[in-house]
Amino acid sequence: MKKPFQSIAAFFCAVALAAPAVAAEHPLDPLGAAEFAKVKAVLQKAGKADAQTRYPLITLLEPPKNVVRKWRKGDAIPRRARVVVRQGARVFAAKVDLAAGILEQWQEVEGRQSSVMFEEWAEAQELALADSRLRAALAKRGITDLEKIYCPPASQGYFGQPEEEGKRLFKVYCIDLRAAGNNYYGWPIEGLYAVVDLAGKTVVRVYDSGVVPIAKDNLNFSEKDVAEYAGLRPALKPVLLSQPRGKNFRIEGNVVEWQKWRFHLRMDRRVGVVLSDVSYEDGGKARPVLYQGYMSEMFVPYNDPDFGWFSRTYFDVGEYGLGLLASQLVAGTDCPETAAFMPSVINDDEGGAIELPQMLCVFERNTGSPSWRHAEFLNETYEGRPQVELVVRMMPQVGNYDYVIDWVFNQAGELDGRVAATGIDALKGVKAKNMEEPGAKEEAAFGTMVAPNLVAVYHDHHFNFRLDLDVDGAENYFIRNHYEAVKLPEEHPRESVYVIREDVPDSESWARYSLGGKIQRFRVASAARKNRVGNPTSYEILPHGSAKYILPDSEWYSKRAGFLQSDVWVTPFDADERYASGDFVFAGKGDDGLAVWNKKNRGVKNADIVVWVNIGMNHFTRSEDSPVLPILWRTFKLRPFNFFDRNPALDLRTKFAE
Ligand SMILES: [Cu+2]
Repeated sequence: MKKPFQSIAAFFCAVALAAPAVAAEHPLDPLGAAEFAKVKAVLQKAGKADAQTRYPLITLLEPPKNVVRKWRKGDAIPRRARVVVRQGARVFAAKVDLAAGILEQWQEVEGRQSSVMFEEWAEAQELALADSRLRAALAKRGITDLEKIYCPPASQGYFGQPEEEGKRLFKVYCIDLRAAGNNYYGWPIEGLYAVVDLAGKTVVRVYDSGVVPIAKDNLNFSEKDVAEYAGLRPALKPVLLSQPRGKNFRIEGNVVEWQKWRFHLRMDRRVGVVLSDVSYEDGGKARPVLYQGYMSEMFVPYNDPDFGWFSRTYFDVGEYGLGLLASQLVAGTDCPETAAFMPSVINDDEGGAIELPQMLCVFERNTGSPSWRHAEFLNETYEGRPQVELVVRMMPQVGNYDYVIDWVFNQAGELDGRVAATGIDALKGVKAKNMEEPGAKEEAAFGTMVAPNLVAVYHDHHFNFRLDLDVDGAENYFIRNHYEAVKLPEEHPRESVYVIREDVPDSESWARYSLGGKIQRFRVASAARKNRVGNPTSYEILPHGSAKYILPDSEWYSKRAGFLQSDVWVTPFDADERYASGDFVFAGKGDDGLAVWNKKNRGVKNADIVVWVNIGMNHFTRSEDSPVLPILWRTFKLRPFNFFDRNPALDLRTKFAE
């Protein structure tokens, strides 16, 4: 059981281990502890760093794609680091060649801010709690024991207000922990906020809109708590995954092999799980499919004009980091008992290493469904094959929310990206206990009352995936197929049929699409290879569940999350274009990212292209989300389309090996 800590920094310090020095075995392996130390030594030697220097990010600077492609076991492994450095409020971007011990690049990043560091979490809270105005406002609410409250800082976004300039703003709000067990978010001290500037180390203002009663319900969800207020159902007889003859996959270093699939897997501090060099073995040869895939941004805007709520527009990847927030996986619930677990090594504020065990899991599961089947009643024959999938999983805990990020491989050459949300809805304290009280509808105008005195505010979850597809090689083009109804001749008994039209965009300003109500299908095709009947080999991208976005493009948060202006984007590969909202997202002004790059209108035909796909959920909150949210999934599928000559799962066996 994790003990509650006042800050994420304290939590991490408590579990940090001395990471063993493991040498990289592959050019895409994540940096290890010794490499973090080398980065610091190189910067110090170059006179760029001292004991006060902070490191919001130290991560692998990947070798060029052609180097990775050509690399074979036994070849030298190029190792470089991409570093974001803080000297006070100044931010620098650096590149370090680790093998040569050389600082390759050092550049001040003006007018941009770094992601949030561990120590800022504690610092913002301490500044706020030291403020006499905040203490007086808490005392007015009968709260004098500061050990019994939790005051997390939330990034304040950017709204074009003059007072935001030159500041690093967090909004600190407080939660009453007197009744808290495993729920740290159930008892907001509503209407009270400290706006803290961590650039000037000051509390800019304390905002108090008046006392709102604190909820009284038990909102904890341990078995003991639930038994008291809702009762427990009888325990189930075991329903388990079992693999009595062992695993069918192999993990060597960071390379995973399973059922003709082969890929490299690593954890990145910013984007979390990264899949690279994904190929599928066909006719004895590895055919490239996806050079790299990861969630490049997660944007969660809340939708309430209240002072404490309007600014809650979180970029959880760019402002915080999914690898940073990765949560330890529990065998038997988060992943099956049969899973293989992998650790992660990320840097801390001082540039040291934190190794955390069980941050990624890899497992097989029988879906209980066929991979394919046909039953023929005419001659009473049947053919069917059991379906087994391979899952790669991480679970970042982003404050009150828990996410599951899965990559699911199947035996038919398909690869799904899946994201689920669970955890706790963000709750706003209100005076009303019931929707039938006077004033309740006004208090719940931007959310759903889920318990007495608590409204779960409406919000959205937008996930952007960067998919560097290399289908049968890097030279690819993008195809959009759309369905169109066509009229048949007057004399035909049927009025119309549809045809499927094809667009091949040659520039990126053309190659962006909104899903809308149209039937559209999207593919990345090889410019070099065709299947046995002469169709180009391709992989289809099927997004399921894109969150709709209806606020005007002039809205500040629309500009900052410009990637929402289309659901599907295509760009030519550029090693520096990694994140849908750009590198520096904290208090960003929307001057970087997909919507900006798209204006360059570069060519995307017969080129090395990257597809960016949004999926998400418009979270219309409901009482069933309280006190903890049943898991809700969104997915996209990468599906072979004329890539193989026939069903690639045809060769499956009817029965498992004895
Ligand atoms: Cu939600």
